[in-house]
Amino acid sequence: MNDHKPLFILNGPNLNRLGRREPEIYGHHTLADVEAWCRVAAGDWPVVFRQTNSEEMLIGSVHEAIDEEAAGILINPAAFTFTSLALLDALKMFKGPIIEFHISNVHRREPIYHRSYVSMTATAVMAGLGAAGYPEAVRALKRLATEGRR
Ligand code: DHK
Repeated sequence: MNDHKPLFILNGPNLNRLGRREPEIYGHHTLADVEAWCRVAAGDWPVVFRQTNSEEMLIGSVHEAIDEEAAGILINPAAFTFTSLALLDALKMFKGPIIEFHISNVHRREPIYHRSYVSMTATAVMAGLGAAGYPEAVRALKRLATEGRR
């Protein structure tokens, strides 16, 4: 019997072009590949997997996770990581664990990618593992949720 609340896996702008976008940085796999890997890693935990180029839509998904009392949020906010106080304010309302995920090591890139608003409320941050890091992040999120971490 599966009684887990859902894991929300949320992806921000331009990640719909994964595989075609700067593959030297983000790799050749697509977001559909990432979703499949995440669903396997989630096992019997329900998954809500979304990508949006809209800050409003991304924040709306965070509100949905709050209202559904989701088990956890795995979020790659992409560029909104570094620009959106509105996204930070939404994530601060979530009571469960939050993993901030970046395909690339943002700290080894241009300075514009070095200051994350999301990190001010994330439970954990993963960066630089490549797209193949997503399922690792899902497994980590399940553990954090099981441990009742925030
Ligand atoms: C993805 C993006 O789209 C960029 O804006 C970030 C992040 C890096 C990533 O590595 O997944 O700077």
